[in-house]
Amino acid sequence: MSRFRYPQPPPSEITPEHVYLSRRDWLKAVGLAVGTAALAACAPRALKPASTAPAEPVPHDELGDPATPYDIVTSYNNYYEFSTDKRAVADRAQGFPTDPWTIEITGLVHEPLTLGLEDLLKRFPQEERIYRLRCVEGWSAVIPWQGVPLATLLKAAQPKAEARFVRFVAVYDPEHMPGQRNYQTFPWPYTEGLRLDEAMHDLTFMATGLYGKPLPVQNGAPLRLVVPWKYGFKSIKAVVRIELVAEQPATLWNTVAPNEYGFYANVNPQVDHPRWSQATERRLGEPGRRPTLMFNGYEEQVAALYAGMDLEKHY
Ligand SMILES: Nc1nc2c(c(=O)[nH]1)N[C@H]1C(S)=C(S)[C@@H](COP(=O)(O)O)O[C@H]1N2
Ligand SMILES: [Mo]
Repeated sequence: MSRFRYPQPPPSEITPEHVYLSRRDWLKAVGLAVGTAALAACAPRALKPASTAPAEPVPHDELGDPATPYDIVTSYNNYYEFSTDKRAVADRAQGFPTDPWTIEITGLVHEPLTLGLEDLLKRFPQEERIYRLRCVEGWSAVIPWQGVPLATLLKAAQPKAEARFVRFVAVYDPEHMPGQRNYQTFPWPYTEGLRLDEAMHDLTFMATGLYGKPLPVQNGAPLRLVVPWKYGFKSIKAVVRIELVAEQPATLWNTVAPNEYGFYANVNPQVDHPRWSQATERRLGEPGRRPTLMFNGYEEQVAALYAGMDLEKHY
């Protein structure tokens, strides 16, 4: 049992019937996305400045599903440092200082790195990835990110042979983050972790932007992890430290509710959350529910990482 009394998602977030945008609103929002972003559904390519780019079709993921409209992706957010109310996060996050920002890559590495965000953007070329994001609460989105593969950053720091896990630490700034002033709820700062081979996987990404624009604060500015085959809580926002370690690190959600949120947190429709089914999900901006896919649809790419593992035990 943990000593943290954390707020739980309200039943309205889990309920299948809850659809908050009508089809018409959705089409309107998609129209807006076409005008403001120029992204194709294909693999990484150079970004064009929005002003000179011709209007392109709405980006789709590789399964053919359209990207969730920008307005939804940036107004329905989990970010407990600001609020536990998903629709209040964006407002509360306005004005959060993200410049200057320093990110450290440290621990069991030969070349510890301390990079300003500007240095990072200059030194590492930005790629585009269109990924599904599946929250453990049963909602999902398709998001066109820009950023850098985590492996690129880790290789620059040269992990030592003893490094077996990666620990991520988010910013601690109670002055600007109201949620961090309540010490009874969460062991701030937000922390996460991956096995080193998961961290080095090509899908694992550090995002610096979405829809061709710099990352909004509510989505984790200026730099956040994106691990598309795991539940959204693994994709830690506002990262300031990446630490290579020998032992499996403690993580925020696994610390507050170990029976509900495991270290692995791979999306798995066959392993239910103790309080709700994980078999289906609600795609933001779309009516109804759809089946949840094994490893969030990335099974072909990542299943080998877990060969021989009991996925019910290592949830
Ligand atoms: N620092 C921090 N990172 C976080 C969270 C958070 O509360 N704090 N919430 C997580 C959860 S539960 C989800 S579903 C995703 C949501 O990302 P999005 O708001 O960009 O869609 O962020 C994750 N990263
Ligand atoms: Mo989540």
